[in-house]
Amino acid sequence: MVFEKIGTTIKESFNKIKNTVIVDENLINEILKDIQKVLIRSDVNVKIVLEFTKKIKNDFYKSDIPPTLNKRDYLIKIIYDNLVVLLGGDYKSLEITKKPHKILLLGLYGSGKTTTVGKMGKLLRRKGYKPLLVSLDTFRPAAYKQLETLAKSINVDVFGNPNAKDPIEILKELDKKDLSNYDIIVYDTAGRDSLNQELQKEIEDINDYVKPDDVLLVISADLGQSVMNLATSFHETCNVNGIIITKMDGTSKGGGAISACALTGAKVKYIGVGEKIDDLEVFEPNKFIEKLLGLGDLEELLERASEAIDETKAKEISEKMLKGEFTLLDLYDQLEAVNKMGSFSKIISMIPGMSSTGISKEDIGMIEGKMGDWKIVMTSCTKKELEDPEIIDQSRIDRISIGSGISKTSIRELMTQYRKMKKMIKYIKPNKIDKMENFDINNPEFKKMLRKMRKR
Ligand SMILES: Nc1nc2c(ncn2[C@@H]2O[C@H](COP(=O)(O)OP(=O)(O)OP(=O)(O)O)[C@@H](O)[C@H]2O)c(=O)[nH]1
Ligand SMILES: [Mg+2]
Repeated sequence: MVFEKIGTTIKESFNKIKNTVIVDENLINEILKDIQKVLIRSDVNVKIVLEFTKKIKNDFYKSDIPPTLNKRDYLIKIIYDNLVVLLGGDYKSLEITKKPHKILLLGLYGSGKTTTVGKMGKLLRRKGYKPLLVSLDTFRPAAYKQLETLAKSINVDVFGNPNAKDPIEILKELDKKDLSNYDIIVYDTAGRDSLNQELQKEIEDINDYVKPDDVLLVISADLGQSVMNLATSFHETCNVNGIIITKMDGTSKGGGAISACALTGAKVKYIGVGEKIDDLEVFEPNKFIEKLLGLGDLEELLERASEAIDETKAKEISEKMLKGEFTLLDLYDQLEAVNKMGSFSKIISMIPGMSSTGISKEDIGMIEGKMGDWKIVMTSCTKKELEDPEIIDQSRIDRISIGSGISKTSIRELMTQYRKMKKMIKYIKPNKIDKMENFDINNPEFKKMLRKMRKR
């Protein structure tokens, strides 16, 4: 597989990092040099490679190491994050919002369009959709037959006319059919040697007629970084919103192709990894890299890193609490975060002076114990109720109880806890924090404050 070499080098680098005692400039330079070499060999543009390694260094030195990671883990995490960005960053799947959803595939001659339309038919059907494959290739004589054979092999419907002279003629015939039964229509189009005027006109006409929801450009990975020019010129002809890179199995230039696409801002949605009908993969940069490098250690490390992110979120919420902006929505957010890791006491402990005051351990224990119920309650509240819980009166409690199936007593408990916290928060205004931070439980002023609070 094309990425094998990149995978091996990066795995070796990660091992080097893990086995080192001190993470210093020398180690980082040595590792980055290895990674640069393998990326350039994979046809990633030299300038991109240099920027990539510069960014890793920058990230490593300029940001704080999260408390859940050590220096070695942190370096690995930063290399991983930047690799994900190099290959396109966040993944966004195709959004199938209407029926039938129309997907148009474009590309040069021999790029793998027809094969990919067949592969997509299988993939979509496996996901539970009912697809129709349409051949609009009137340029190459056997094009319809090729798609028909593929469609039959996977038991998916196909439409086309081998005798038609131009694609619009086929589309007009297709209009006469009842298509309401299909979830997705995938259109195969003809290619040319280059994006010449003839192909441009054909694509524009088809695009105007079909008004596709997605236009995917099919490009062969062996073009390496030069896919960038092609992607840009196709994009100018019609709004390409995703890319499929085929033949990732047969070239060493896949890295170049994918990173060049990432630069154009177009997302690679699928990759073709072989000639067979099952050889199409949804392309998610993070999962792709995790698979390439082998999960296991990496997974555990990423988990720890996300714990650190949760910690940041916890801090955010605690800051909001201090500003007195704590709503049921924040409590909900908190319950969500707690579901993933950590505990409510953690948030409390982040508020200076709060840990040992007002809300008792029992209260916290109770909140934690009831979280499941309360989450359900909150999903039955309206947005307005979440933002301004004081409007939740008896009749609203009745409604929420019916909607959520949670007892009215539990809902009242939630309100009581919420009010308790809100009061606490009102009391602990930022200007009081400095004073409170150094208090110990026996401090008379502290005791006075507690008494005052209990009276409320
Ligand atoms: N190894 C490999 N071969 C592929 C892949 N995708 C397509 N091919 C092969 O590439 C060749 C061209 O594929 P087609 O699907 O006919 O390409 P096309 O873009 O429809 O070509 P035209 O219709 O002539 O423009 C075929 O031999 C396919 O088997 C892939 O992911 N890996
Ligand atoms: Mg074809």
